[in-house]
Amino acid sequence: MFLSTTAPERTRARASAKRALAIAGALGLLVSWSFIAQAAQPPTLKATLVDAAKKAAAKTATVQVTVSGVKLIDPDKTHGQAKTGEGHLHYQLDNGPVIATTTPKLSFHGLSSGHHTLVVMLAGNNHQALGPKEALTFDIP
Ligand SMILES: [Cu+2]
Repeated sequence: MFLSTTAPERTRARASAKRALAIAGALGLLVSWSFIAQAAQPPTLKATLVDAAKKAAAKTATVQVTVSGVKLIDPDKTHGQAKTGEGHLHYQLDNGPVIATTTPKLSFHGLSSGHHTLVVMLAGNNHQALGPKEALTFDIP
């Protein structure tokens, strides 16, 4: 008698535990889905020269970059594994070496007179271009 009354209770308890797990699973799915949806926002990049005329007169150039849809992260900390929503910046002045960094602001000093092109782009942890890119041109007197 005692057992026959507690058995259904145990079954009920097990069923409600299962339901709780299902709800938790569904919530987890929602959370991870919203995370994916957020990470899937196409990344954007905007680069502008700071105080262009004044800097050019001093034979320097400073670029300020704003990005969205991507978290700037040191590629060395990711073992070069590409991951959606993560990346860093590549700066290249004229045909110079590519500077890979997370800094959104960079200055170039000792520039030669003449025309210069500064390319700024978003790169993934594996250093492959993510798409957003801007080429800024300026003249040094
Ligand atoms: Cu890179």
